[in-house]
Amino acid sequence: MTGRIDIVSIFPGYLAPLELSLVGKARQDGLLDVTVHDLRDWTSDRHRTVDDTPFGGGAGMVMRPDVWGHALDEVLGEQDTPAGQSLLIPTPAGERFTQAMAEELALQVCAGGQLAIACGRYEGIDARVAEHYAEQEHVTVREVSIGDYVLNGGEVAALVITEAVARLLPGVIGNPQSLVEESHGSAGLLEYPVYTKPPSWRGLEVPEVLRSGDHGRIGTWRRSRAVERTARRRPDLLVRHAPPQVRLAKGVD
Ligand code: 6GU
Repeated sequence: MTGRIDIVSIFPGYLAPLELSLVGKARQDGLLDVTVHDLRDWTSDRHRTVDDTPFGGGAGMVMRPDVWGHALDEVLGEQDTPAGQSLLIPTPAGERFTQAMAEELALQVCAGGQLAIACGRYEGIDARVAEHYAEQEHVTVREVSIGDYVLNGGEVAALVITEAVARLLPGVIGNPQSLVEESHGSAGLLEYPVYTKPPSWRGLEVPEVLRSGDHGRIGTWRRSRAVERTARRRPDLLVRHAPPQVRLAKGVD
């Protein structure tokens, strides 16, 4: 059984890349059901208004809870699934979106559940929307950020989340082994550097060990490059996978 992903946005055209490449192919093959909705379809005034000025003052506009309520009641209401529903609200003020979260969501979608993504613009969505849907029995609400920088809206995050989840669904990736060794997987290390033909290019050589055919040495070399790369670029990941004594000393937990 396969569940669905629904994305609500005032710029549905922003989600057009979901028709391309791996996700596009998965949709065509019926492995994944993604629907993009225009939030303005749930407005009722002539100007199709979705926002208003913030209570308490301040710059920018806030998205109205009534419009979002109509949209999400309909999008979440279509589904009655024992696998449950997740409502993701992308925001730079959210908890960090991780591979672990992508895996959790993929399992839910795979089991017939629903993932809905509510893309805010402007200064964000009235906080009562997250609060209201969190009170619904079958809905888990998560406000998520894709990294420490500020985007103009949730659409790019929705693309990121959808791709991260979709590629974990059975049949979407041709060779499941490629899911096993990659960065941020279970080993907790960044991926080792990779090479292909030609063996010599612009005076740069492919490391000899990779051409040796000695799979023991190749494995050792790759692990050590992965650790070295991780230590340089993401020392925080090494600490996270360190033994309990180190974690305790560094106050990771
Ligand atoms: Cl999810 N939204 C916006 N607007 N900015 C972000 C983000 C999300 N994650 C990082 N920056």
